[in-house]
Amino acid sequence: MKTSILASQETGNTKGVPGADDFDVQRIRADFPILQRSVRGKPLIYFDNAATAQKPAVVIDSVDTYYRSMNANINRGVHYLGEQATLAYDDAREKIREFINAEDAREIVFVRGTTEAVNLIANTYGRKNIGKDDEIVITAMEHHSNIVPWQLLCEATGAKLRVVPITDDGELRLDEFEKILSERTKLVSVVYISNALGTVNAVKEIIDRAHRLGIPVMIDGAQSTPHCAIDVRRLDCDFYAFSGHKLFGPNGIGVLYGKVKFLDALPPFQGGGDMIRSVTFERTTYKDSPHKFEAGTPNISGAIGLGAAVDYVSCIGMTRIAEYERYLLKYATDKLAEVDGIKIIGTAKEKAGVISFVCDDVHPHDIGTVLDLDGIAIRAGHHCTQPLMERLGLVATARASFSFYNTFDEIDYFIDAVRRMLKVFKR
Ligand code: C6P
Repeated sequence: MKTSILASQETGNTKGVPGADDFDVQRIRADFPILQRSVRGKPLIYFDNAATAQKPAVVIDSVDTYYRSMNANINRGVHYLGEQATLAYDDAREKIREFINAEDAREIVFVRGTTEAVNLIANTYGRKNIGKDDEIVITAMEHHSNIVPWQLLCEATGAKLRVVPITDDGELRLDEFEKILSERTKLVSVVYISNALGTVNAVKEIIDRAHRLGIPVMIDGAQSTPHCAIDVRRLDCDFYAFSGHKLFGPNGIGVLYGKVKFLDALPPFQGGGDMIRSVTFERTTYKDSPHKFEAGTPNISGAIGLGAAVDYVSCIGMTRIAEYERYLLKYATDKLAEVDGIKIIGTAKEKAGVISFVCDDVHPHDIGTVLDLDGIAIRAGHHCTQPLMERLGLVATARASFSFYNTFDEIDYFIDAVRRMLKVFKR
């Protein structure tokens, strides 16, 4: 017989959503120490997962264990601790390779996060291959991290940024994408899941269309990696970036995936220790990828923690996580849509994890502040997508973003809190 704490709770908190009770959310919540705490005298309801996700104890413990029992620099010492730390770091790389189904661990470069990964490609691939009047194609729903590095590149090289427009619902205009591509296009860089709208872009189709013209594609996977199974070989993307902290791992660690054929041909990003084969004052030669791109002492504990995070979510299963989150999102969307005075921003057919909303008479920051008094953490602002906000005629939205440890009860509580908030502002 299937046991489900969710289904068996007196509150009946699967809310009759078929299939949702397959997911043992209470057992999962017990893995996250912070979810047990209260804030402002209320149980914490953490709906700011797109900004950063909470960490399960296994991740916290793995970092703790590294510092308590094997702290040493990697790829340098001949001593025991150095060997242990190097093995653990390499092991983390292998776990991540498997997690995103990359072919080779040489394709996994540890970076600080998505932002650094995009900057790395702009400064290496971009500087090498993109020149005056060449074009880089992005979309109107990009995070600043996938806009500004390309603008800097354009300023330095005379290249041009082309932007694929979106519909009012927040869907990409694929017809326009097709028209924008030309022999001048040297790279397409597209967000998989929008952090501000939750739109899931048809990245496989985008990649295939660009590849037909021989154009490489980079995917910003900051929001997709925590919410769906990623298979870089199936996607056939050329570069893929994500941040560890959004994937239940530590801060300051992230991953750039790149096909070996591209990474091998790129110059280094930064110079320093551990990325060289030999150095003289006349000439330096470099190691192969990924070491060529990991100058200096890396974030060893971060990589180990991210490896533990990947193990953790893999045990649950990314497909199951995606399915449960789909139920949560639908439930929350339907409930919020019933609240008078609230407008949901971003109504694409394919969405994940995020509901952005506005209320005519209440600034999103006030919504966030009032909900915080109820122990509910959401984000309010432009979500580092100012051009998108401008396109939608907004300056900001309130954003609730979900993860697999959130519950239907929390959503009910959130909806009640939104209604109370509207009363406070006398709507
Ligand atoms: N979005 C949010 O609240 P970093 O900061 O490098 O880990 O991730 C940057 C980034 C890049 N792309 C997308 C789609 C993102 O969502 C983010 C981070 C957070 O939405 C912080 S602004």
